[in-house]
Amino acid sequence: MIRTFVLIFTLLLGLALLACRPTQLARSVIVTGASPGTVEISGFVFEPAEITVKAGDTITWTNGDAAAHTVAGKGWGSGNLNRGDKFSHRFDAVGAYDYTCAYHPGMKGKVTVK
Ligand SMILES: [Cu+2]
Repeated sequence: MIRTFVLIFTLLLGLALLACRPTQLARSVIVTGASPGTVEISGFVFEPAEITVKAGDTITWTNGDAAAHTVAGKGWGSGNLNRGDKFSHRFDAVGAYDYTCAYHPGMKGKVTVK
């Protein structure tokens, strides 16, 4: 009985994933994956707001909001990011990198490179 339920659930989940467009799939991967080099922009918040990586690591931001955002650091950053857009930046030098969104200065994030 439970096996049947699990089998049906798995099949439905598979069908749901197949029905998703690539942008939606990419978003769900970011949300569920606790990968250290990813930051989700959701609800006008960078999540996580503070992230620590090693020198040479690349961080990828994904905008999950309907509103457009940017990742704006001093001397580095993205252009306009619409929903589903991604921006990647490699941090080679140890240090602390504060950033914000050019459209919404209340959105703050910080990258620490060790
Ligand atoms: Cu913004």
